[in-house]
Amino acid sequence: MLLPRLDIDEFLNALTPGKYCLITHRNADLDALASALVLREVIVTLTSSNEVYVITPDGLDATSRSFLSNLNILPNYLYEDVEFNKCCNYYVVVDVASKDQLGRFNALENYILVDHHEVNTLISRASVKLYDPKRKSTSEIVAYLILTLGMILRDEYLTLLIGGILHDSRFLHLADETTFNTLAELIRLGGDYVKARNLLSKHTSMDYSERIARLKAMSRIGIYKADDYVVVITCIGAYESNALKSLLDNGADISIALTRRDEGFRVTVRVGEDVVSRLGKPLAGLLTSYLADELGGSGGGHSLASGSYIRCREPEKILKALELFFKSLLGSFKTVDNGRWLEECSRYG
Ligand SMILES: [Mn+2]
Repeated sequence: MLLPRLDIDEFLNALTPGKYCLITHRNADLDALASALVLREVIVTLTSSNEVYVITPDGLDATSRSFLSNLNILPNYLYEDVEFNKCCNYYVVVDVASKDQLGRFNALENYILVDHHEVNTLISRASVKLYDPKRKSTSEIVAYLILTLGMILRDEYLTLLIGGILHDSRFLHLADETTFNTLAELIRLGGDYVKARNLLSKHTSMDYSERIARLKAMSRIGIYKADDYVVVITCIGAYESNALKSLLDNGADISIALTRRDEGFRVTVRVGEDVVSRLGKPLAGLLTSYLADELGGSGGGHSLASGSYIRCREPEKILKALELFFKSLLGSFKTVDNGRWLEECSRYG
């Protein structure tokens, strides 16, 4: 069983009539969007509330925007956090690992949490949770819920969940038996796998700004060695996750991007799969939550991918904290080539 029956019962008991706000992580990816939209259907059905809103801090990412526009779903209850001005009785936090990802809702208390991130700092304050860190996507958790309840959904919502699962499992690269079973059920009920796959892969060609961001990321990297792992650090303004992925493809074991934001840095981390299996630890999530604890801010995430917001304007301090983290975890941290990232990140505008 994927979720304890007790947690599902608690979740169902918590669903009393009222206004609901479902909040995803910043820049909602397809897993977050699919989970929230389907969960909204569940809540509308079970509570008969007609005011159930989905709020995406900083809006949708490019993939989820294009995916949604190709489905026959017209969400007139979908808001960016800045344009939402109503109040809700109940808050549901969907696919979020830390409070900084909640935008202006970062001080929420007493929320329902539906999530799968291995390192999640929102659990302790959740009143009710549907949480399974073994799941590759929150969409799998939401799918399990509707399958358990025997709920009938329109095919578009099933296709959306398939998209969420494909997205977060990296096109099934991370899938396990439960993922495949869940997908098979969604397809059997009417979800369109081929459509979900095509809509997702449609969005793979790189636009000009992404190409420049990736190349800049490469031109600025600092190269370090922790034990025999290659750690690279760069400083960029956008497309962190894609740039970090290309750094892993080019030989890094652990890649880290700093992005200036407000009074600090957004820190994004990607770790190679073999590194995580050798260490047996959720490295990316540990790293961002360590930085947040040491320097102020908040962070969490998965073993392979994580993000955080660090309230510190000096990249040297972040480098120092990274050095301490790797020394305590792996025994050593040496500079191979500092590159230009420190210089780039010091130019605080
Ligand atoms: Mn997710």
